[in-house]
Amino acid sequence: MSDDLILHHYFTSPFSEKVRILLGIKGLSWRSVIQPTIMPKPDLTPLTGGYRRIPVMQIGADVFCDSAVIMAEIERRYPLPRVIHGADWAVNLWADRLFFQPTVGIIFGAIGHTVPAEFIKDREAMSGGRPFDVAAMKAAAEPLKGQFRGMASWLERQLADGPAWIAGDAPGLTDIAWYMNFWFFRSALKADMATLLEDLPHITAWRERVAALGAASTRLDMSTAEAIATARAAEPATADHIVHDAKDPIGLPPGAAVHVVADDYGRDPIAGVLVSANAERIVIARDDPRIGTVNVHFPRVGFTATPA
Ligand SMILES: N[C@@H](CCC(=O)N[C@@H](CS)C(=O)NCC(=O)O)C(=O)O
Repeated sequence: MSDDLILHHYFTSPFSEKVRILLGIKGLSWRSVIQPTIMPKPDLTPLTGGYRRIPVMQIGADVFCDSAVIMAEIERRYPLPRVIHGADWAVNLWADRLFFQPTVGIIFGAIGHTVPAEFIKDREAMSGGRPFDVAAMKAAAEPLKGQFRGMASWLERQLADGPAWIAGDAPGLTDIAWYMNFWFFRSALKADMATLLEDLPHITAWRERVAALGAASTRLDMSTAEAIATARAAEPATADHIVHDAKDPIGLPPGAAVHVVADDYGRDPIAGVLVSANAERIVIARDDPRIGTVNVHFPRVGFTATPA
């Protein structure tokens, strides 16, 4: 059906795990489309206009790039139970960037030498040519463990005398955001994480509570061909939340040809026609010969748009 939630992801992706936990908290059914972990992604980039990161969500002919706008859209469509409160986004951004950096460094410091050459080449290209320097990552791993443990101890202190969830009596976006890093660390280096956090028992109990939330969604597999056919058969949705804000500093009117670019990595420009920009999103329309017209949504924070 054209309002099915279609998640383009792969199971080892930590940013996808955030979305999978949210789907569990909401008790939703979703379609799972598995995409490659490196380029090329011939059945993803026609939908996104070149955006290659994972996860991507698709609902009919609307395509959502980046876990932030994916989670915002799920919350908008399925407001109950409420998971997201405005200021949670600040914790989410911190967890995606400042907390994620030590997590990635610890993991690749330990397993970098086992990573296939084509993966290294792909990730160097994605980061604008920055070398994937296994020796440097190995040297940095121990100091980064100190950073990870220091941040984890903030959470431990809160959980020790607080309620079951970070923001109170119900799970919220802050739980999802923090959890992603523990999930990724543990999925790669279970024993190392247990050693690093063995005296932080509240985190272990909380992590198990969050993990259990993911099981409450219903996953149905879908092929990439079916996902493309679904987009081709649908028209982009129109809704109030994508109304253009004339005060947006983007300074361009709807209909302007633009390039949208992430401000961190994976900075391939995505060309399209501006549908709207507002404090929450940038939405562009694009045409693809295999798919027809799609609207592609990006979070406002973390992306820029410039005249094409
Ligand atoms: N800010 C993005 C980051 C997404 C991201 O970095 N995803 C990783 C996988 S978890 C990725 O795309 N890696 C490269 C790839 O899969 O091709 C988001 O929140 O979705």
